[in-house]
Amino acid sequence: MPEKKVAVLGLGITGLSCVNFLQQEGYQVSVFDTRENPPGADKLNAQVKLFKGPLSGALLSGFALIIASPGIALATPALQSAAQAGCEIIGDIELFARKLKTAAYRHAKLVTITGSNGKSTVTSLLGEMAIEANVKVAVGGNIGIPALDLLAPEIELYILELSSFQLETTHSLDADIATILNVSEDHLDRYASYQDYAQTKQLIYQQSKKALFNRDDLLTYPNIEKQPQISFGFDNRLYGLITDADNKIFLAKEGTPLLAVELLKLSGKHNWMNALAAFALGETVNLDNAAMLHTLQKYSGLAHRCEFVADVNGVRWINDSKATNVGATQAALCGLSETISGNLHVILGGEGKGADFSELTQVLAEVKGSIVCFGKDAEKIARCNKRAQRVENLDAAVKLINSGSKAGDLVILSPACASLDMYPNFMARGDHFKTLVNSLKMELTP
Ligand code: UMA
Ligand code: ADP
Repeated sequence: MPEKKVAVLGLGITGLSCVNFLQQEGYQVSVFDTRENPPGADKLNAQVKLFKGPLSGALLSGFALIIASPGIALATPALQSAAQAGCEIIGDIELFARKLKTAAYRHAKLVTITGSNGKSTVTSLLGEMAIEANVKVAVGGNIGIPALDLLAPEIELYILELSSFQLETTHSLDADIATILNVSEDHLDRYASYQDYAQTKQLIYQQSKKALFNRDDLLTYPNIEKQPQISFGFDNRLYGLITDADNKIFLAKEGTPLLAVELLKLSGKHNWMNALAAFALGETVNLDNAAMLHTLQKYSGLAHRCEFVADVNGVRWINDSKATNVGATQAALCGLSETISGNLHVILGGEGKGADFSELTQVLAEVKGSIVCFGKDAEKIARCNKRAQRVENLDAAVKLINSGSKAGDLVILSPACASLDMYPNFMARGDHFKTLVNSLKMELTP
């Protein structure tokens, strides 16, 4: 029998996971990457052919099956011509979905999570809940470990964070429950319109037995009739909030309290919604309630998401480098001023991905301290507030705010932008910020 041929596009962590998986499945793999030095090149074995440089439609059209990495837009001309030539173009999540239907894997449950913000928080929180409940769980997807690298016959529950890019090339998932946590503008450099981006998110419900949506966000409502649906939100219905006679707020289910929000380690009202979403997903796949509530009281969140860095002379510094879109920064800043005795200072900027920053105007109007912008789209953001100042880089931003802040103030890096104009990724940006803040602390040490 002739060997099955497949093209893998992109040699990031997704591409590499696909190469390994497809070789095990008996495919002859060719890899294409537009970069001269693709990151995973040294990890390929001799059986894999690597083509570097601009993608060629003619060359790709010779493959019946193409696996596209999420960083490569389907609108790329070479991919368009391959599609027109009849090639099947899918992504790593589709390969995962097909494998999960096979005998060794089909016993496992699957939860899929998308949204503009909160995906990683909900995904990792649910993963921790499953561990606490003694379930053999595997957590990955857009959050870091490529889905194919998670596959193991002993796994009882897969929890996948999925980006809109991944959903574009996925058709056969059969999740036990899927959620869209929220939808706000993002990735407008990849989509023709905001509507187009929002529609892509809906693909997650089409591949699930049940849908969990956000009652406060119309764009998350499933547009499939007859699909079992549950929801979370700020009101007191289904998974929601209730307030007792002493004005204490509780996470609740159908009006029955589950946990006082003051007992959550995660801070911010947006995290109340993340906690409810994780609980609702966990209940659907039968995780033990007590284990989930216990986890909610000890889970303190992931790095770079409203992460406390240091107290320098009474000024608290917060790293929210993962706020790579306007909605995340709005959520972080919302109500923050009310919780501090001094002023709030904010650092924003980077690669805006075509976003409309005017939505920041309202939340920035409530910032009484400095508003400092840096990076590629600094000028566009600065237009939202006439007190905004522009600086060259993060070093200068930290220096400027440090000289003008006093005890009781709070400083947050919440960029509303991707980092790629100045950093390899949001983690590098957040780590740089943490280094700068910690060096302020060192300067104080005699
Ligand atoms: N690239 C090229 N040429 C190529 C292939 C890729 O220039 O031929 C560039 C892409 O434009 C992109 C970068 O290389 O800027 C990485 O692309 P990739 O598809 O190879 O990415 P991976 O390393 O495989 O990582 C991907 C996700 N990255 C993207 O979707 C851009 C990771 O999400 C994810 O963790 C990983 O798969 C495992 O599933 C990151 C991300 O930024 C965290 N996601 C976006 C987001 O969350 O907003 C969607
Ligand atoms: P994602 O994986 O979708 O990017 P994360 O959990 O990593 O989500 O959080 C990304 C950013 O969004 C952080 O700045 C975080 O503070 C903010 N965020 C988290 N949850 C929400 C939410 N439910 N609504 C709005 N913003 C949120």
